[in-house]
Amino acid sequence: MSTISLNITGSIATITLNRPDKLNAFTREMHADLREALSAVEADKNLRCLVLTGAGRGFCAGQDLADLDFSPAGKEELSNTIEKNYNPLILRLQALPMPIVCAVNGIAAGAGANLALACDIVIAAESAAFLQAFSKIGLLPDSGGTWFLPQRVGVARAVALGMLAEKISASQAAQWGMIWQAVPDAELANTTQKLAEKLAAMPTRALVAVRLAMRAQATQTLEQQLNLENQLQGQLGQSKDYLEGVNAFLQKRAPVFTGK
Ligand code: T3D
Repeated sequence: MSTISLNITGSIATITLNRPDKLNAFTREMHADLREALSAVEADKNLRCLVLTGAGRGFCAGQDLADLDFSPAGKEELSNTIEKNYNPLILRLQALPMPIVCAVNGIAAGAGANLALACDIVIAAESAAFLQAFSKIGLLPDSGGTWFLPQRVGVARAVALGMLAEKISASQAAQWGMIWQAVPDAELANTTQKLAEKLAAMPTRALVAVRLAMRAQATQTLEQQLNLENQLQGQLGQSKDYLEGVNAFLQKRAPVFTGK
């Protein structure tokens, strides 16, 4: 994998988008490399947290606009690449059986911005920014942007972000609730590591259920959501981690969760 690096330390995997000269813009090769890295993460049953970040001064500038085929034979390229690459990537992240932290180290533009929003907890360096760059090139936000953004920042801001393609700072993104936190640049790595360690020691199945239920509310009635909570709670009630959590509380000791 030349465009992605994967590091596994203990129960934490870190995937780094690694085309720094091009602000980690997505080529077909990078999509393929990322699929390979995600397969390795999915196959490793010891993993309990994934960190996604970028190398260099950018997080991800979205689609590499130089890796498009505008020839007559390639005219279906645009929806093909979305169908083959971006949509499966977003759905795959949402289905990953462990929490995902996105450490946005620099500009997150186009599909790169929405890739970040597809992660569970997004922390960004204060110098980073988010840019729904699509309308500048005659497109609309994809990779889930039209779904994640209104949920996180409300329709008024989401529409303006999608239409105006104005950069917003990490601090503004945090104030708007688009991301969890903006931290000084020098603290991003340390804050990310501590957060990943914390999540990796928590009851993994419960964390994944939190994601599932929080996402589901976008399309469900209150009654459906209550039923979903009940169904998920029923499953979690069978987990070893639930037993451990309750026992640890009653025994007044720190719980040792295993993700089972
Ligand atoms: O197939 C499909 O198209 C469908 C899928 C669409 C999904 C999408 O993501 S569409 C949106 C694509 N992304 C963009 O339109 C963003 C384009 N980039 C920018 O607007 C700017 O680069 C940034 C605002 C992100 C950063 O600006 P700045 O001034 O900090 O950096 P820069 O000088 O523009 O970029 C640095 C290098 O990265 C530069 O290369 P060079 O000249 O030094 O060799 C630049 O060309 C390259 N780069 C940045 N973004 C892309 C890119 N190269 C190819 N594609 C990019 N998206």
